[in-house]
Amino acid sequence: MLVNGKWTDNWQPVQAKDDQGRFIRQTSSFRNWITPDGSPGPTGSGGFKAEAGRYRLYVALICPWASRTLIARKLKGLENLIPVTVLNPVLTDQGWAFGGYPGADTDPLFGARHMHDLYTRADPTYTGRATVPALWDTKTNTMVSNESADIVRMFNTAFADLVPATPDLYPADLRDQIDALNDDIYGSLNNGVYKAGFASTQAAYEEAVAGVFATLDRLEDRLTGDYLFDRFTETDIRLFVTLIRFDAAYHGIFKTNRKRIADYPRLSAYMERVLRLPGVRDTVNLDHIKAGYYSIKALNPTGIVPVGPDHVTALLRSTL
Ligand SMILES: N[C@@H](CCC(=O)N[C@@H](CS)C(=O)NCC(=O)O)C(=O)O
Repeated sequence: MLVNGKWTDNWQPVQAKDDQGRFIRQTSSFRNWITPDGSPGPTGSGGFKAEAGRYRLYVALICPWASRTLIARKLKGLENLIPVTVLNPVLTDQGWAFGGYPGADTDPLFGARHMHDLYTRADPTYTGRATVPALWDTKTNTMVSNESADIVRMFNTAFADLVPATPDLYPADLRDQIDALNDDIYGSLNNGVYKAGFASTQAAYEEAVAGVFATLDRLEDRLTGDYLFDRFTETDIRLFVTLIRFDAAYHGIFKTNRKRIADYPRLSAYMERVLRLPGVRDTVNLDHIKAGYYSIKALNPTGIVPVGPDHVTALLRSTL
């Protein structure tokens, strides 16, 4: 991670933990918003007006948080307005790196070698982890946001003068329910799988696994229609990014192996329904997902990447 703008070697992929051995995810620190007229958003400062080609999104395709911004970008028709740079899926001892892995890019703006170079460009005294996704402003050469939840919401509304506003991923009449279900899914499932994988005590692991499967069971019961609510929303994006990684990565490397998503009929059908929405399939790269998770040395010292699972490979082939 960066400390006062300097990369420190004691980088730990397991991030922080509490006194019970529970994994703790860092909170994001660039929280500005792109808005239609450049006025400030709910947090941070103003000056980030929606303009075609001005902003660039940095992602890793292994990362569910980055992937949710990619899905929002596709569904909102922002592909031609916001270019994307894909980092290598394998974390190095200097964090995310650019270029060299098939399907990954070099940095077109500065020729940076690592993601942390962009963080120190934006803030020479930055302290924290150099995470993806990150939304970069090429006009003022700074980072707009490194918080995917905010990025999804700004993509939903900020560019309304340039592209059609539909679908509305955060409709006003559902906001309270969306916020509540987001919190539920984030704590126990999106981040719950990481809590299981990075737990450093048996008790913390079992607590996390219980949360993961309680939530999956509840969602299986809930999914009587096509989506979590009566229409597609950002909560579906949040659930999808974890489901699509589950059988291929979390079930093995994070030991969330009581069941697979394939064992849940409704969740499986739902996952495929979302996968088939126009543009979503382009955001899923199984090779990056498997290579990325199975390269986490603390969990898999040999770095061997499993060959399967065949059902996920087949599904992704059939949706190409
Ligand atoms: N709050 C962030 C979390 C992003 C995050 O944790 N990204 C992970 C990859 S999935 C990362 O970049 N980790 C690298 C690190 O922690 O050094 C968001 O949702 O945008």
